[in-house]
Amino acid sequence: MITLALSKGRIFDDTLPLLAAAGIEVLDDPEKSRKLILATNRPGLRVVLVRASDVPTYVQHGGADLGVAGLDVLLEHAAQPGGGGPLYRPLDLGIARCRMSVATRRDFDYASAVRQGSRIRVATKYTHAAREHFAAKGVHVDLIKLYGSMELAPLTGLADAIVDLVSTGSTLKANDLVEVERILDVSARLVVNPASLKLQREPLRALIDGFEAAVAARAAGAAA
Ligand code: PRT
Ligand code: MG
Repeated sequence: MITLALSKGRIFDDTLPLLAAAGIEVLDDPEKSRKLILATNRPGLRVVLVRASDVPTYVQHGGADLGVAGLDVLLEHAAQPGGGGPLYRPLDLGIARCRMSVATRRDFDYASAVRQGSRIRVATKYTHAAREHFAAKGVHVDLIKLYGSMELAPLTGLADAIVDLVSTGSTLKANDLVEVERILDVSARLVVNPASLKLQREPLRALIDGFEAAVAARAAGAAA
């Protein structure tokens, strides 16, 4: 049995068409059922639903053979204690696209705040990426770890800036914040447990090839 870890919401929704292109159908709808293990039309393949940030953990420790996770999640996971374990990353699926950016209040002078040797207070869920980003600029950063509603931090005076994901920009706009710097382009990646790849080589290879073909077909469709 092969176990594929997905998170509910945009990762699940955007992975479904790729699975469908490979002839794979998930037989339960996670929005309607409370099941955490979903059957597919392939008797040898099941889907498990986990938190987006838990996908790499499941795959690394063999709770799932493969999974789909955002680059943001993978980079933070790799920087955690114990997160450096092997995780084969064969494919950029090109789904759940967004960017990781710095945002501030409209009236905040970001250019002055990031002059070499200065100090800035940054609230984020992405402490590793944020630390690296500001360190590379030679800016001292006081990081404040948050788990959600990052937009609130500059509005309440908790922080000068946030590092968060942006796709349409409407969340920033609704909270009167401006994107002042882009850090990273983000998309979801397929990750595979290396031991699984050895033990179940044939079926896993076939599944990875199926994803690859679906991504290529979509790219060809988009170009046409
Ligand atoms: O919700 P939970 O805490 O379980 O986990 P999660 O929030 O990480 O999961 P989910 O499903 O929200 O996101 C899963 C993955 O989707 C992320 O890891 C990203 O790789 C990717 N992704 C793509 C996004 C976005 N686009 C996105 N826009 N993840 C989050 N957002 C949020 C962003 O944080 C901000 O709050 O959407 C808001 C901004 O969107 P716009 O369109 O208003 O700019
Ligand atoms: Mg979310």
